[in-house]
Amino acid sequence: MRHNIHLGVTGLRQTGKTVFLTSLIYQLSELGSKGLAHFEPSGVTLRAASIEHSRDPNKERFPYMGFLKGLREKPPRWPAPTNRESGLVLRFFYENHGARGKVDKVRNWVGLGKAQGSIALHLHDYPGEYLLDAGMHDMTFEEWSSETMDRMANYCPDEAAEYRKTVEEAGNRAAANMFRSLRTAYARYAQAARRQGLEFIQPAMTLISWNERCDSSDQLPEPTEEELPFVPLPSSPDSEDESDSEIEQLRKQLTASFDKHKKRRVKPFLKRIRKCNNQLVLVDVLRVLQNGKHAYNDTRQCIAEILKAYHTAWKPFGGINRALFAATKADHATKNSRSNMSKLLDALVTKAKGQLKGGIRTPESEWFTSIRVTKDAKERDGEQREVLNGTEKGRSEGPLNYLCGKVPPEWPNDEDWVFGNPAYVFTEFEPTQLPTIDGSLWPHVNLDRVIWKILEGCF
Ligand SMILES: Nc1nc2c(ncn2[C@@H]2O[C@H](COP(=O)(O)OP(=O)(O)OP(=O)(O)O)[C@@H](O)[C@H]2O)c(=O)[nH]1
Ligand SMILES: [Mg+2]
Repeated sequence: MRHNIHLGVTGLRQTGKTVFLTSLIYQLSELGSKGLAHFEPSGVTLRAASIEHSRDPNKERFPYMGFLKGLREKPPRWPAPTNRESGLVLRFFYENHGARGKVDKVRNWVGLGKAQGSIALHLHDYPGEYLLDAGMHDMTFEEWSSETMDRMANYCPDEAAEYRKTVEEAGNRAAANMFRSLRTAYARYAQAARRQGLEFIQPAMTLISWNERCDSSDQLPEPTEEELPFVPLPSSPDSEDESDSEIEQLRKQLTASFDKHKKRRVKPFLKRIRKCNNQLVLVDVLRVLQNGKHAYNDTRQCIAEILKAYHTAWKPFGGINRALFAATKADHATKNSRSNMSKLLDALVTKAKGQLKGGIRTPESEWFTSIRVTKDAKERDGEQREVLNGTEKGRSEGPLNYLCGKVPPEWPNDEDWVFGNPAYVFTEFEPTQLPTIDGSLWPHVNLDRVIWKILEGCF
């Protein structure tokens, strides 16, 4: 049997997509199924994979060797945030010694031996921000403006009021001046939303470089027209004498930029990701827990929107046919509370699962870490308490012990669950240097379960 899996690794920014792909490529190309405990009882073995270029001209080659080198350096480093699309294909053979289907029994009985086959696993990496614009594809500029202004008022009321005031005061100023003031006011809102850990800030595809500039500067940088080609406008008045006003000129310009963004950026990207028949949705549950209830609502909405965009591509014999949700970076939580991550994930993605129609079975939720960088330890401070031992991200001293928040079995349901609540602080860690000898095992938690769930349908 030959199988073709187009794996869509979906996740908001910094959820661990690139690290997962790097770890997956290393495991399958260097080790096959060796060391993957979840494969052993099944009787399935994977041979080491060969790495091939993706044939898609829109994708660069996934820079696997560069990421591998970075993780093996002293000190090791995580891959940089992704800023362009890339991909590659892993090809490998499998043998299924435990096959139990009727055809396999007959094969064994007539002496044809064990079930075997080949798998081509197509991988695609892209900036998480790209997904945030996916829902725009079937919206008009008016619809987008109205939704965006509602979201602004809901999460950042002060900045939203300031933005509305800027629109009202714009009066009959030249369209170019008006647009510049609105970009500045929108940037203030975007910064306030970022500070609360919110993700849903559009147009996310073009704001990537502005976000980078924000991260490296103490002052709020002015977004350029390329970074922010359109901003929302309240709906236009009905009176005809307004139609030639400067604000209506600006509305025409913004509508044209919005349509151009959909045509040139959003739709081609959606076309590429809709080739995926297998979905792995990665969620940083701990970051949501740390950022509070607004981030919870925001993430819940984002994931549902993203899957809706995938689903509109569903065809009777195409589209997504398998999906798995997984909570990443489990080694940032203490040992005894880690397994609660999948309970939280289940609740967070209920809405998103509703978007996965089309006959696929209800997706499961896993928790895992692609590369484990912390050790579990205990510390005595009056009583014994669980801590994590590792080197904190951005620091050079360590490894040290860190007391981290505990993952509760249910999402908090109180007013105090806001960004900065000390009960839910989770430290981010630097990687530990990975073995420099090819074929050595890499430290992970439950990566074997995730790989099994991706490939299971082939066996
Ligand atoms: N401990 C641990 N940290 C991880 C792991 N995966 C990701 N991280 C952390 O999360 C950060 C982001 O990981 P990436 O894989 O670059 O995330 P991404 O989803 O590709 O991000 P974008 O490209 O910006 O969309 C890393 O720099 C690490 O700090 C993991 O398996 N273990
Ligand atoms: Mg990435």
